[in-house]
Amino acid sequence: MTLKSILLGAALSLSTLPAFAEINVEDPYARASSPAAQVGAAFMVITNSGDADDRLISATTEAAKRVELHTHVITDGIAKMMEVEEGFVVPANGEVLLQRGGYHVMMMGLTAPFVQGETITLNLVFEVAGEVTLVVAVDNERQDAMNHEGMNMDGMNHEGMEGMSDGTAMEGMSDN
Ligand SMILES: [Cu+2]
Repeated sequence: MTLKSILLGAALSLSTLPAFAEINVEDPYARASSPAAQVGAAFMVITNSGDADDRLISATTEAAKRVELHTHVITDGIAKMMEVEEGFVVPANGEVLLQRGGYHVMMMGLTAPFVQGETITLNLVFEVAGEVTLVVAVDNERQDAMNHEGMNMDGMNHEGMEGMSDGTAMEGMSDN
């Protein structure tokens, strides 16, 4: 192949690129708050340096039987987790925070206990960017700042958290 044809090929492929998202994941960690916990969650900051919105639409891992995208909602002062079926938008030139008390990747039916200092592999699927595979450190001891933008979540009532719709107990997800 001549240099000219290589350059031509590059130019052609560039010209067919759609508006794209550039996804980056910062500071991911996963936790389950007790060795016996059947559920765990992953938290991170997802940034998008591209010029188009993207969306985290699903996630998979070998570490759990089922993975859902969740958020917390507070109803009558009680925090509950809910699946976010449409996923998490990652705005163009912006970020979305997955943090305690908010968006998170929920892992149910852990295939092995989350051991402090070990890692799990998490595959995130984005609408635009496609699949992004992460190695996520298990950090059960991590204390979350919970003070982002002045929002103090310390008073959140985790004890009121109800079981999952499929009956999976939410034990082990408290911050204690
Ligand atoms: Cu959850």
